Amino acid sequence: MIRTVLTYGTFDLLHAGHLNLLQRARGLGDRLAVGISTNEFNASKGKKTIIGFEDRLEIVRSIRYVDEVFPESCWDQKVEDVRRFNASIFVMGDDWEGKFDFLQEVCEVVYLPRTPGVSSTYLRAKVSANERKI
Ligand code: C2G
Repeated sequence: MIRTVLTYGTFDLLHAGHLNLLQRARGLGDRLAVGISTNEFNASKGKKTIIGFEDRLEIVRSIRYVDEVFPESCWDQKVEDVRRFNASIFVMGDDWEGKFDFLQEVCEVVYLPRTPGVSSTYLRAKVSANERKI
């Protein structure tokens, strides 16, 4: 039986932390489907993004560990997504530890250690600090 892994994220300013997560998530199964947060959903998370949804979707789609991408437009589509993709495992970085345990009803839930020292927020701050210097 094909073991499908499911994960979600904004993936703004794609960096090694995102890649490490996607690579490890893919390694837990045979196929990886990734929900990409839409611009509107990010606004509801209070998250500003530099890269728009369409580009973030295509960038993540192009990653060798990723088999499928789809829009994440709200918090409560995950149960339906697990069923739609027949996912065996749901994976998130451990900054979300415990937040999605309700999905244990429908699939395995795995929180993986975050990659230290890199985040889109840090990169955004670094880019804008450099812009001020130009
Ligand atoms: N991540 C990581 N290490 C980092 C940064 C991010 O492992 N240094 C992981 C996060 O834990 C997450 C994934 O990479 O599992 C995507 O991170 P974000 O794009 O920041 O995702 P987020 O905005 O937290 O959206 O419904 C869930 C949300 O959509 C998650």
